[in-house]
Amino acid sequence: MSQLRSISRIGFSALSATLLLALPTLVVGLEQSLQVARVAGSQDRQLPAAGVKTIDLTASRFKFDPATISVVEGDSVQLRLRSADRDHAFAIKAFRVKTVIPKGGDVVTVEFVADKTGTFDFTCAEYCGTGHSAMKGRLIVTARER
Ligand SMILES: [Cu+2]
Repeated sequence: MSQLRSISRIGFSALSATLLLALPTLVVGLEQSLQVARVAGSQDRQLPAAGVKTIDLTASRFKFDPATISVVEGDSVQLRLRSADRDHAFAIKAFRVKTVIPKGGDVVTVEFVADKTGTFDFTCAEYCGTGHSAMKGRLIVTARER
């Protein structure tokens, strides 16, 4: 009986010794992984910022201004759209972008990654009058130099 008790006491103290030894390692390990996470987090925030291309675009009957926008392959494109008159919409089918541009001049922002090269039409996707079908522009995505 007393032998059992002493074994369990040894077992317990061995366990607490292990814990005491392991605890600083665990804490240091946790701090390191937090630091790694922090570094990764700051890189995540910096990476898109470096490749973000912000373009202001105004829609009006029956044109977009500018009518041609150029970006580089891989850019994160941020379009800031506003209407100078009535409701319009902005669509680039190739990048599955579509958003209403409401009358009143409020800026609507859409973002997409220009992940393929070429020339793509963008159009007004909200009927806005007789010239609506002619209301289009071009997005040119040029290849990134390697
Ligand atoms: Cu329209």
